[in-house]
Amino acid sequence: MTAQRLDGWTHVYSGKVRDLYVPADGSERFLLVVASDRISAFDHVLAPPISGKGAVLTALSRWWFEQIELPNHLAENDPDAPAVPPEVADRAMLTRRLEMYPIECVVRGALTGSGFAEYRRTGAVCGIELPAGLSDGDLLDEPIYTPAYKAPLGEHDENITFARSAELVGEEAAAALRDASIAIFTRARELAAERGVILADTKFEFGRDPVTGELVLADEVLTSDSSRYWDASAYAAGGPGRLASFDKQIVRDWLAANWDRTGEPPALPQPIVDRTLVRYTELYARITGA
Ligand code: Q0T
Repeated sequence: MTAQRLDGWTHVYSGKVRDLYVPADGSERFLLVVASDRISAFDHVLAPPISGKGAVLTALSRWWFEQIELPNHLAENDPDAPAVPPEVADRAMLTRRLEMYPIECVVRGALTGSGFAEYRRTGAVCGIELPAGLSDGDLLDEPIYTPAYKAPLGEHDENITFARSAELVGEEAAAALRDASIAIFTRARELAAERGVILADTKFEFGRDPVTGELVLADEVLTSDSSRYWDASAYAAGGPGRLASFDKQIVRDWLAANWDRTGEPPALPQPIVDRTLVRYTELYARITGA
């Protein structure tokens, strides 16, 4: 996979689904974060791309940034900001370049995924003891902050305790990351619930502005690539579909039925691709009311 060439920008990094660029003039103040149309499931990037996914998720991130009071990394109104290449305008965020904290700030309002696995093994998640007898997908009375250490590319992030996060970034920053994460999650969960969607968990990333020193919300926010969204009526109905990912489940179900999970996954058929984009669009419409 080679990232798209963008005039005036130098490609510096690609994750599973996003590509990062810095200004070719050497300016260190800005960074272009481009959401691709790539989709990943079961730890693989799949073929073909979901054309339109990057734009929908970028629009969802932008909408959430507007709802959230905390300063964010968008720099498009900065008079010094370079122009965004028109060919990626609908899926790019022009951001100020921050000193990123190496912590994935995960907040869980439900117990599932790696959190549930850890709970079943130890009775706790990231050092937070939980009541006995919880089942996969149970909603928690109070959201919990379960940070992870950002592993280098290719390695899995490692769940850590709050105390460990304080060793990594300092007590004051660790507390600020936790408090901001819980506050944003609490507001977002309320908002999603009003629209019939359960925000089960999410991951935030923050940086420090090297000029002002302020804490800044970065990355993508509250997209379905960084969050688990469940349909509230399916959850209430119970049964095996209650924890289905609002948008990616079509892909996961097709792969589960058509791939033995060894070697490279098969290419997705066009009807699966089309239905998946419809689901992404539906989530955007549900959340934003647009
Ligand atoms: C970022 C500065 O996490 C990354 O690489 C890990 C090996 C890449 N990454 C950097 C950033 C952002 C954002 N968003 C920002 N505003 N300033 N760095 C995001 N991901």
